[in-house]
Amino acid sequence: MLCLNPVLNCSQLLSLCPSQCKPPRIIRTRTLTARLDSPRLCSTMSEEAFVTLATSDSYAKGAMVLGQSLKNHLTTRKLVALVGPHVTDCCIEALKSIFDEVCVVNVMDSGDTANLALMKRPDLGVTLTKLHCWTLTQYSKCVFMDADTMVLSNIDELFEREELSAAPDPGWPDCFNSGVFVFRPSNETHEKLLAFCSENGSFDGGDQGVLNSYFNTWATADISKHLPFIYNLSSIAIYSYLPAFKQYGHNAKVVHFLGQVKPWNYSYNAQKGEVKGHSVSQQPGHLHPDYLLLWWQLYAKTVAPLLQKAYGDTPFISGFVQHEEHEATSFHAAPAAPEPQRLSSEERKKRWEAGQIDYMGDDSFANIERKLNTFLK
Ligand SMILES: [Mn+2]
Repeated sequence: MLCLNPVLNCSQLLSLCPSQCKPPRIIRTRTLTARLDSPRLCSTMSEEAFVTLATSDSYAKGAMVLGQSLKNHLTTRKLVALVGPHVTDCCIEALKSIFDEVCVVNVMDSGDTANLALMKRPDLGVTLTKLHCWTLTQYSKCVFMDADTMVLSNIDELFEREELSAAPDPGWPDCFNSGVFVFRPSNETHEKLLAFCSENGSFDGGDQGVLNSYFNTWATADISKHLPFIYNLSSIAIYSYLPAFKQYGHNAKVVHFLGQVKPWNYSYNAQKGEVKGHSVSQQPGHLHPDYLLLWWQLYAKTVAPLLQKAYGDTPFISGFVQHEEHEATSFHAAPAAPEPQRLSSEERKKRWEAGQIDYMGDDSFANIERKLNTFLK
């Protein structure tokens, strides 16, 4: 009998080829060529970056998970976090260990046009903070990603797209969803956006309304600016077209936790590797929604230790449930956990559409899959 026993173990093999120990860093050919051919061009050539925004400490957690997910999938681009004035120093410190650049944005002191826009439309403070991404002119091109998104694979190919590229919004597909978009930083565009904002406001009260009104030819002018839906897969879309999710969902590259309840509103039992915070009547073998669990696994592994380091002895909301026997107490203590109750199908639909998704209960992945199977059989 032929027996294939390895002669060397893995670490011995790796010691023979130390270069294999490091994760591959891909050098962009374009930059390399420019460097070789024209050193002067190189000095003026800007870099590209992924940009996100955190307006609170909670969103900062999301931003950190997003940043870490981009790193885990070996992005070659820079990572930039814009933070609002309410984000605390500890969170900023933790953000700095993941992001190349952390810029505190206070619209109040970011120029005349911004101030004027804010005076006219005080409700658009967060939107104006987001629009600030256009001032990152040290970069030639950027991809903006909401702090409630997470990447599932490398998406550096998005930098081949032009401004303004984005995926359709699941609620109104002639509008793009502003959770993921490609843009070119430009002070001129920034000023125009601010002026537009103060004159016209936002039809939905947020940045998506402003951006869709400003880039108003997106729906019809250039199909190359339509990103495939897999670059911004929102949880809402899973329910609105279940068979499509079953067919294409495994190709998803970016997941977007759209709606009012965010991953950080749940809690997590790190010992058991389980997401907590909703239905207490879980069946045995209950299947967790993959994306929510993935978010928490990433948070527990890399983000929570950074926060712990930044906070030191100061207590902070980690989101972890410590002891199984105290689960009932923890459940009530979790601030965003809604009361468990039986809802009518109509009420559940309403809640889903309002973004209040019962990930761990009625809207759990197991239930979605069961429903899918009844359609497809
Ligand atoms: Mn979002």
